[in-house]
Amino acid sequence: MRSTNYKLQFITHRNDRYTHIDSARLALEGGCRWVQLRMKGADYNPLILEDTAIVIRDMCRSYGATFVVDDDVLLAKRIGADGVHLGKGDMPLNKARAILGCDAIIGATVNSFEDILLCLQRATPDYFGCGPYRFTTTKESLSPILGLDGYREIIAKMQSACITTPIVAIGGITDDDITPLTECGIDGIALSSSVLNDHNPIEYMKKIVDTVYPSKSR
Ligand code: TZP
Ligand code: MG
Repeated sequence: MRSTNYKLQFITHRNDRYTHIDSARLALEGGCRWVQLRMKGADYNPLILEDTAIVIRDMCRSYGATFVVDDDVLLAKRIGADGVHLGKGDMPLNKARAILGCDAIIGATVNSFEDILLCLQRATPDYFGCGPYRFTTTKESLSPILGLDGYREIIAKMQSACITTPIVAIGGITDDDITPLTECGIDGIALSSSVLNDHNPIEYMKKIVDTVYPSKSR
């Protein structure tokens, strides 16, 4: 079923201490209910990717969490993920929608208002992953940093154009950034390294969850 809550997404990552599966488990234990499996570069191996995806899909199901796969529409279809996140060079959104159906969550990466307009010419995603907020080593070939002013400008242009697709900020986001980003008008955040680099990722994620969902409504 298509999620209606785009407030907090955890992006899996691997480091000295944790595997992708560990990272997803820590985020879920910390209360995050939306996980994206993102295996790139040296981590990428189609068989390992699929095995990892199945383990994380099942973990997400047991927590009642949403699970999306980065890039790979056919993998998402094959294993019954809740959706995909697509970059500018990945499968076009309308093709992904035709394969995954209308219940799938499809997110699209954008780095500017111009990217948003280009994307919408073809199809409307369920959310835009928009960044980077600040420098991060998690992603290679980073686009220009947006900062708060970048988001303010993009959101103002979206409002003028009556574009209401949720904006999920990404890139170098820490717990201290949630309030200022929310005040800019973003709809959600996606993050990875600030959680995994903390000495206690579960407690750090709990703090993030409490900030993102201040009421008891979650
Ligand atoms: N795009 C920009 S940053 C990023 C992606 C997919 C990964 C998450 O970044 P961080 O800094 O580890 O939270
Ligand atoms: Mg991609």
